[in-house]
Amino acid sequence: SKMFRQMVKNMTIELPKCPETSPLLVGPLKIEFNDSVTLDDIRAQNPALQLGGRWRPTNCIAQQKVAIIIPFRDRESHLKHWLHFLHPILQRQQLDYRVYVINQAGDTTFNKARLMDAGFLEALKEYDYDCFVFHDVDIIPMDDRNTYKCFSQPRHLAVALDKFGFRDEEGKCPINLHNLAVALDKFGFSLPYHWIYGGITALSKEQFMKINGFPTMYWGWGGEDDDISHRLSFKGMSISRPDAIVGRCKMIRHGRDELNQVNPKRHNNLAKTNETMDIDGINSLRYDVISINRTQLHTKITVDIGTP
Ligand code: UDH
Ligand code: NGS
Repeated sequence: SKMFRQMVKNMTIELPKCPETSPLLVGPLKIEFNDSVTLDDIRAQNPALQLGGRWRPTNCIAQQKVAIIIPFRDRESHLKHWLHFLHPILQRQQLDYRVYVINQAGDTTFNKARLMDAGFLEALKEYDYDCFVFHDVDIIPMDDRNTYKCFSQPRHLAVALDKFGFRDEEGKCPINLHNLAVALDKFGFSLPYHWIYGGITALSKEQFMKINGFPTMYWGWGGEDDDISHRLSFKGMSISRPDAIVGRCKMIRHGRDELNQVNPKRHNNLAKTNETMDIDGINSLRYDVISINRTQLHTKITVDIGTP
């Protein structure tokens, strides 16, 4: 029986590595937001999910172990859409993944970068992840060839955002910098804003550690993604992207959150990234875990990240 156990052990070790490109991908996806989908429907449609919103292929060893980190507060309806679309995509991509929803406790101003830092640290306590995907809850990829893994350079996945025909609630047509950059890129212009690095991004553990994680002093909307982008460039990295077809994403239309107003300090902070990055980030963050709630669809970690 010792020999048999050894045989079984060898058999698991000999499971092949999953192919570089998953054979299960379908390409462009139709993304329409249907409010009648329920969490029960999503659970039923993803029966192979394990507690905590975890999945991995059973017939091959995934190329990468990926933690998906969603900064979150009070967006249950967006989260439902996200879970509905993303779980099937991530399974078709044959990833060994888990979904972490990092929920900001209390009612002070939102701080997205702190939540993402906390998510990185909490995820690593559970599993030896290779790759961390930081994901706005209101963005859905429109093509499953946009792989949720890490590359030799930090990846920007939300390349071309479809914000519903580019009209906001008042019927105005906001200039969307993502789309502007992509359009200019297509015509061979040099980009005014080539370093844009928000929405959905993927960093390996090494890439993330190299920049000391994300900044802690951005309270409210704007600038933290530019700070991250500066950090990458100060440490000699560049941004990798899929093309604008594979990188298309749909954004759920919504207004500004009460507790996430535009941050008036963002430009001042941004001017100092080079001086602050080595002392401000994952090595300075203090936070408390209030609760960890594991369901079939996700691991929700509520954290107290302090006040401005
Ligand atoms: N987030 C939350 N809760 C909040 C604020 C932000 O979960 O209260 C998270 C969520 O993952 C979201 C991300 O932070 O996707 C980014 O925040 P955002 O969606 O508010 O930022 P975005 O740039 O929109 O997408 C800003 C408001 C635009 C208002 C335009 C009105 N016409
Ligand atoms: C820049 C913001 C970024 C933001 C980007 C795209 O101006 O945080 O616009 O915004 N930087 C500053 O405010 C310093 S979007 O077009 O998606 O609304 O991500």
